[in-house]
Amino acid sequence: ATLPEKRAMCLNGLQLHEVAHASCCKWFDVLNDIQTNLFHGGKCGADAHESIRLVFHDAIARSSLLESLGVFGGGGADGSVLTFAANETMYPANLGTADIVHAQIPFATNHGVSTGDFVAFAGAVALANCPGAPQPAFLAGRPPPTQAAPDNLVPEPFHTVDQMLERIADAGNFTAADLTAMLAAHTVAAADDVEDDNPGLPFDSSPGVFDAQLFVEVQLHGVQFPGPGNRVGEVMAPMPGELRLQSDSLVARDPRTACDWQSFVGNQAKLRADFADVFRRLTLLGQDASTLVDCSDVIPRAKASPNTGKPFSYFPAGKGMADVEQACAATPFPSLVTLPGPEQSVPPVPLNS
Ligand code: HEB
Ligand code: CA
Repeated sequence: ATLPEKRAMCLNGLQLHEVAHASCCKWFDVLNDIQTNLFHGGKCGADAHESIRLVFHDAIARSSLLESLGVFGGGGADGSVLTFAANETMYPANLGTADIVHAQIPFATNHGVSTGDFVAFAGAVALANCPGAPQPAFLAGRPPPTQAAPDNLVPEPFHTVDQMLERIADAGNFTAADLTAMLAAHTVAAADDVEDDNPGLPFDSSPGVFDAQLFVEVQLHGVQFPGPGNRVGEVMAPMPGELRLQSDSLVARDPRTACDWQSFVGNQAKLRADFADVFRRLTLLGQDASTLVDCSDVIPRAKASPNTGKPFSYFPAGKGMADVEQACAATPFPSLVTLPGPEQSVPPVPLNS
């Protein structure tokens, strides 16, 4: 295959960029605006995390089953979470999305881009801000959404693996391996509303880094709740300050998904490749990709993994192989080093970061 020829020069402010398609140039203005005014100077903090989550909540809310019954099944990655915020932010599974929805709307409006494109763009930029993330794709040209997605299409943390698998298959023919890969997003994530009196609780010990620690830490024996605990959708976590979703815990232990889950431990190349693929497919749900323009070259180079001297995957201090609840029958859990020192508490992700 031949690479598309670079055909356009964009001049945005004082910066000159070369891209494949001239129609992509306007996205550099959006990029500069959101890096400064939404993502706090290109950070992988709470607003980046929530923007990645919003891609999922926008996209997954479509159903082939409803369509086959002659009912509107949702438009997928169409921006309905923004355009029909009054409806969709009220859906129980969208709890905690209202802040980022209302933060994003003015940017889409001010730059005159469709809400579907904006949700996908913000998600891709947010991902690229997270050190260690794969290079995200971004395709532009989604038409405006026509109506709010129906309720009850976004998975909940108290769902069974059967429910999750059925839902993602109905939304876009996603498989068990896809479910596991999608959940890599929870490595740059925290819960504000599960323990609603205790916000910012990370799902792994490195919520500012796109790594495989989620896949290590969710596999460890759970011993405590980060706060009052035992809320709907929550199970015990291995270390202080961390929150474990019941849904993540089940996917890590189900025979259909456990080996995929374990496959990301110590394997950054697979983590990046599988997540980039599934994230791209999420941003295209319900869209005809052949009508979209590839503006991936507007997305900044994804930040490199931090040079901490730690191996890619490790046991947190105080943990080791004895704490692993091995669930993959085919392959032993990879042997990892344990970080030195006493057990650490995982600090919360600050709001407005
Ligand atoms: Fe997710 C978060 C669930 C998938 C991304 N999550 C979250 C939470 C929950 C969930 C519950 C918490 C919220 C609050 O705030 O509280 N998920 C879930 C489920 C599922 C999921 C059940 C299915 C299975 N996610 C997912 C995906 C994605 C995501 C696929 C992408 C791609 N999430 C996310 C993020 C976060 C979350 C990023 C974080 C946010 C913040 O931090 O804020
Ligand atoms: Ca992480």
